[in-house]
Amino acid sequence: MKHIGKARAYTNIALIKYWGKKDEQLILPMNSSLSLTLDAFYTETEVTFDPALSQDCFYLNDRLQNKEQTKKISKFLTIFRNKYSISHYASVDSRNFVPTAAGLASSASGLAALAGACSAALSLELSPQELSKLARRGSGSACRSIFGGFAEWRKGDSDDTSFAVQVPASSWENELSMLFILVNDTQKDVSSRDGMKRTVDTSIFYQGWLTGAADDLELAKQAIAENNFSALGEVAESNALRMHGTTLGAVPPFTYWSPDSLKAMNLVRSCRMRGIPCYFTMDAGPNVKVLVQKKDQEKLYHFFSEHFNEKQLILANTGPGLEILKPERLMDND
Ligand code: 2P0
Repeated sequence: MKHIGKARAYTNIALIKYWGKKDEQLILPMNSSLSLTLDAFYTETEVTFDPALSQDCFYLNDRLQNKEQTKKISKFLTIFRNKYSISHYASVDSRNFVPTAAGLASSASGLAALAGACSAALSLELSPQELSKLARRGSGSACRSIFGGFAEWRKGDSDDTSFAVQVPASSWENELSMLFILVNDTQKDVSSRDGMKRTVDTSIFYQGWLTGAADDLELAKQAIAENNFSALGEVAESNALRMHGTTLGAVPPFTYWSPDSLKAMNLVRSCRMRGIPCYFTMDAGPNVKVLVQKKDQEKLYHFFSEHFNEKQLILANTGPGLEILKPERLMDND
């Protein structure tokens, strides 16, 4: 019998970053993190556990992926198979919905959708917490994409205690937006996985990062509880800068910033001086994301459109949590 499941998950952007693992196998983080799920980028994934298959296969946007590209998916499926005693290989058909081909392919939405699809395929009816733990095994940030709005990934210290939870915001999160500024990247990539490992292993600034991150998380949660936009923005911006600071202290040193990243960060400061409250954050790449209140999003967009072209600017609002699209069972003779 085939088992088919399909799910959609939205990407999330961390306001307090996950940066460093204490267990690479289980993907347990060194610090807790906090994110906002967004509606502009998402992944839909259909999984078919099929007794007729002799290996896993992975299609991304209709293209069959090679062995190397399939490895991460297959590894995740094996974790799932072992945990829930299913022996079949699977076909994974995944589609990334990203407004432009801008290097924003997200492992967060991808692995969260895969975890949801696997669970739906086997009608497991897992709790969000269990799904979050599973998604984490695929990619750390994916554990936060199980939830809409704000999510906190509590670092825990074991497979069972490391998962994300919803951060209640009395729907204040619906008043927030994020402007993505897609800048040109001429630098050689250091993946987030390699980048965080290198900083944990070698950066003399890493201990400082850890000390600050714990305090930043508390400040961010307090700001959310008080619906205090400037307090949330300030801590998010300084947390991102500290994360990026660790890369300069690594051996060999590296940075994700490009000249255009700096240009965008400076423009955010100019915007603030002009009375539009907004704050930037950056991840393991040169793109800059700007947190803004929805009521100011048009003004912010207009300001940035004088410095970047239309294709480089994407506005997103707060997005929902994991959605199951297809819980279905088909019989052998279909
Ligand atoms: C974050 N990043 O909190 C941080 C900030 C990048 C910078 O989570 O190795 O793809 O699969 O657990 O989740 C990106 O890392 O890494 C990330 P793995 P992941 O969003």
